[in-house]
Amino acid sequence: MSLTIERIDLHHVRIPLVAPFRTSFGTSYDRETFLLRVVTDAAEGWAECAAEPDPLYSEEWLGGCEAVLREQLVPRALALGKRLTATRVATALEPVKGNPMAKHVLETALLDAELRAHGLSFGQYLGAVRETVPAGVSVGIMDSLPELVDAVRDYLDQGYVRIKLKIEPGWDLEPVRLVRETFGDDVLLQVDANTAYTLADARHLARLDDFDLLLIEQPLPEDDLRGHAELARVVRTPICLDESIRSARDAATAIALGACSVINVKPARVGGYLEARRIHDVAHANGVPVWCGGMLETGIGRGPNLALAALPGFVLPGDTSASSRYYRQDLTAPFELVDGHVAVPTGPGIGVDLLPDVLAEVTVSSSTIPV
Ligand code: NPQ
Ligand code: MG
Repeated sequence: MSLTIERIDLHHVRIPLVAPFRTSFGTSYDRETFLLRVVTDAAEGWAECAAEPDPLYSEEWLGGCEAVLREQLVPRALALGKRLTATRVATALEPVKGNPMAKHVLETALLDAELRAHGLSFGQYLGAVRETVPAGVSVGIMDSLPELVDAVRDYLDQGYVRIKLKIEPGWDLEPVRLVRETFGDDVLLQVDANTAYTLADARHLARLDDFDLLLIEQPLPEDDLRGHAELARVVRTPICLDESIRSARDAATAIALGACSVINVKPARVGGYLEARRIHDVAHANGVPVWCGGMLETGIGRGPNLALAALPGFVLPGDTSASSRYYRQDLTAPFELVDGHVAVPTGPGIGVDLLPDVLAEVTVSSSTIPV
């Protein structure tokens, strides 16, 4: 079955976070993004743009995503006419360099429509082998150590099976030591630096080895694969890459260079679920564990991420937290934590539906991309 696009619209939203989220590149107080709706002759599809208002996590940002969608990506998808599938659209977008988050939101909305038309869920389509996935939680940088301990205690009480501490120079050894000492050796614990260090910090980062961490995520700049390979020879804790991995080829290169021994797979960072599955496949074939990262997605982005996290190579808990980790009121029926796990949606497509009243409440503006 192929689809014809009848309408595309963007819904710009701003949703308050339950608490500010601080990383080494900045602090977010609310989630500002847009949802893309595609209406086709067979079904409707929705997806959430992962970009932020400012290009700090990567070079992409919301305004740039919207511009490249309007002027480049949507016209190329429309040029396929009536022969449209998500796979064909991905191929048609390939000549456009970069812009993975913009490609991801268009491809995902189309895949949602296509799968809904077939009555297939993302999990069925991608090859999910689990009905629920273990949930980790990402804990932001705090103003004080007592606040951090309180936050971690609260997450452990809720049942999260893995804690990820955001770190930066000046907030690394002490927070990790304190969380380890307070909550014990059995807690699955890892850290994420979001590129905040350089190779000159190798000796310092090696001091994290004492705390039996699952991994250190993205300590060095995203384009420094050689540095990560050097670091991996100095530090015993496994190195995990996030920002550095944009494609299955990047994954193959990083693995071959010894730049990482774990990969954080984020569909938005790599241009969509098709490439995300290929990264899973490359890593799995190399015996490299992967886990599913997050970009503070609402239910619209969280649903398909959970489906991906149910693939066989996703052997470490992801940042696939419950809705309540970020939002008092999600845009969909909330994802709940049950025994430390979150259920993979089973309905057609992304398997979740927007709550229209909530959408109306958080919508800042809406616009159409001409088709
Ligand atoms: C990471 N996410 O793994 C990212 C980075 C990140 C859950 O730790 C607004 C939107 C703020 C997306 C902050 C987690 C964000 C964001 C950090 C993504 O590196
Ligand atoms: Mg990360």
